[in-house]
Amino acid sequence: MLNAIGSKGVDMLKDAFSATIKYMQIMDENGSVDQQLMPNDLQDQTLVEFYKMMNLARNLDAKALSLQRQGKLATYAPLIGEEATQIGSAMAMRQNDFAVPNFRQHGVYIARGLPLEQFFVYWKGYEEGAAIDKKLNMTPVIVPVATQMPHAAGIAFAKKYMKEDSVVVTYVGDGGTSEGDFYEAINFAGVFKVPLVVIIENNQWAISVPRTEQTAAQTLAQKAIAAGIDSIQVDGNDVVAVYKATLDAIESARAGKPYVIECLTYRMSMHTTSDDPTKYREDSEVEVWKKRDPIARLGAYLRAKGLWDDSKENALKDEQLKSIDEALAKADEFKPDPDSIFRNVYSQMPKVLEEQLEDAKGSNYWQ
Ligand SMILES: Cc1ncc(C[n+]2csc(CCOP(=O)(O)OP(=O)(O)O)c2C)c(N)n1
Ligand SMILES: [Mg+2]
Repeated sequence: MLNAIGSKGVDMLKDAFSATIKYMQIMDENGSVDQQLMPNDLQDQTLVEFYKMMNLARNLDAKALSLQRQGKLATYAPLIGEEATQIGSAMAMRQNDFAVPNFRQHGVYIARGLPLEQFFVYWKGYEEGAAIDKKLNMTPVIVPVATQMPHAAGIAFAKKYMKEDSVVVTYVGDGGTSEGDFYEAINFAGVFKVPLVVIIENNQWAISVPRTEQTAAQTLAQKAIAAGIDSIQVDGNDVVAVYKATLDAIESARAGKPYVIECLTYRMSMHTTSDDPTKYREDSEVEVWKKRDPIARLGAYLRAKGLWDDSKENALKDEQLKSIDEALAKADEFKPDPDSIFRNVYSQMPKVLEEQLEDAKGSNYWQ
């Protein structure tokens, strides 16, 4: 269509630029793998670890949803269906790499070692849940869509400036890629060649806005092209593809070439606990995606290889539910410090906040 602008003789014009976006799937819906793409050094045991962590994310998610329904947690954003995108990418990171998630990436937090107890403390609404141990190298949950991305690019700039051997991996939704923050961050990353990897967790919906109405772009990965950044689209329900793509992207970013990965996945549940998706999407669509479940396909692969069976499955479930319940019991005992509302915002508390803290302490509110 655009060629029509040049009308006569347009075929004779030189290409100013052209690009393609590659798509990668290694393990299909039935758990069969493409041997040519399968990373040789990927150990069976590593795949079992992925399987366990994906299950932990799903079990934790189910517990959180049920607690919210009982009025024991604040608003919660379920992750079910997106386990491969979150776990595959997080497991490709080193401990000294730095994660900057948005608000749905609970799998990333637990895969990087956030104590389950702290997960519950955060979603109960306590500030202390957001004070993440510095050794874990990640920012707390960030609710404003895509605002974490310029921060991530800035952290990556700092890593480069300080000559730290650390790559920043940030997460954004399909909807988030329409935000100015997304473009500003990737533009900055491209210009300053910072060690940044962007994982677009394309779960096909931004609350009630479907991917098709979010943007006219055919892929979200191609948005990186304008910033001069390499990108790929992967099957986000294939943990092996996500892992491989992230490993490669991290290596590229470490060498000064930032990278964008679009993971095609699906939000199987509601946007958050204050949403009802039956009002705006067809069950038939959900049914299609159920067949692409990330955990089922890895389970099928492991069973076919003799690495997994029913007794292991049952033992894993018992063990994970027990550790989730233990973490919850500790979180239930947690006594929040009201001062925490004022702390952790500035490195040195400004006078105006100090005064407010003193006022608050003298009020009934504190009792
Ligand atoms: C800047 C900003 N605008 C609007 C909102 C309200 N909001 C929360 S999540 C969301 C949709 C995000 O969709 P997407 O980026 O695809 O992430 P997903 O929720 O699917 O994980 C919106 C509009 C917000 N939190 N922040
Ligand atoms: Mg989305």
